[in-house]
Amino acid sequence: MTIKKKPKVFSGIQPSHALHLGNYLGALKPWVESQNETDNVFCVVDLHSPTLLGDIDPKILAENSRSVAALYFAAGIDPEENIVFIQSHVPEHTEATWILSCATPLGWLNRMTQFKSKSQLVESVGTGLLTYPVLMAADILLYDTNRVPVGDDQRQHVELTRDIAMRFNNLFGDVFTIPEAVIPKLGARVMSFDEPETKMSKSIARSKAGHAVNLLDSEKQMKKTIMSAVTDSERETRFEHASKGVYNLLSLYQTLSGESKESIEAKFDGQGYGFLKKELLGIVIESLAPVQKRYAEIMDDRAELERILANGAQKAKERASVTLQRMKNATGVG
Ligand code: ATP
Ligand code: LTN
Repeated sequence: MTIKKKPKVFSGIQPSHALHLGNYLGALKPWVESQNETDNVFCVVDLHSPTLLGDIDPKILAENSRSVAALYFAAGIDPEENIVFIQSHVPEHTEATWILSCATPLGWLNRMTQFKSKSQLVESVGTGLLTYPVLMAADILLYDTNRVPVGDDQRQHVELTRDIAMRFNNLFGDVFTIPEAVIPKLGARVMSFDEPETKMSKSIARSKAGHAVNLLDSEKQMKKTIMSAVTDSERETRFEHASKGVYNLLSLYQTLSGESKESIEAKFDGQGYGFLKKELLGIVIESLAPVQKRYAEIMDDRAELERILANGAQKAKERASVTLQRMKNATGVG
């Protein structure tokens, strides 16, 4: 009997700031839901965090990395069945990035839309902001990844990873598995509450109250954010005709409740937006309360968390070092 191997999954979240509802619905929740069907590596990508020069307080980055790892487990990632680690604990990632960057045309990086938008946020643009997608490609390719579950904003970076892998394979032989992005049907692009034309984003949420619901917000904070979400002066609660702000609220309700569009439209038909916001708030609180409870328990046992992360880093290194050696053999480095 042949045993079919599970597809290999890699994904990660930056520990830059507090995680928000978009990170939860676009990434964490889909990871949890499919974890049993796949062979998973989930990384806290701390080397990605300093890419906006001066954006991260060095005193809190290490603590944030532990907090994000704890949130992975609190959301339901099983520490026994999955590899979870902090990116900087496995130096193979940076070594592989160098080799890959030498095979990546500059024009490909200049085209990345996230680079274009993020470089507007800072006065001085660091080289790391430009080469960041190569580090992401290294993350993915080191683990012979088949699937990369991410939110919609990361689609272009996964496409670039595929292009880099194919170019490298053409130049140096069959070194890499070609991965593909897996984007959830619902929740892949959660918009912000205060500016529904803009994606909910960690770097904006940090300095703007009312932008995002963070996973560790108090009920009071969640209430404030959701009840003051931007809507319009109509009473339109049909998905097809709703304004951007109302569409976002309806979509969030749909993603969290699992109810069909039809039953949601029937429920909110003829009601004011206050009712929609209240119902959404209820379901957000109900969904996040158990995550917050488990998070507190996990953060209470720091020794155990450190043990799990050290074990994760060791397992990750075992896999990553094999691929890095393959890269070195193919390119004659070493
Ligand atoms: P920043 O805006 O500072 O870049 P971020 O909020 O986009 O941060 P990341 O760490 O870059 O957060 O993303 C982690 C994961 O969450 C990725 O898979 C990303 O696609 C997903 N994600 C981020 N924002 C959203 C969103 N608004 N809706 C759905 N998924 C999202
Ligand atoms: N670039 C991603 C985070 C990230 C990632 C990865 C996601 C870094 N490495 C590898 C998936 C796979 C972001 O900013 N959201």
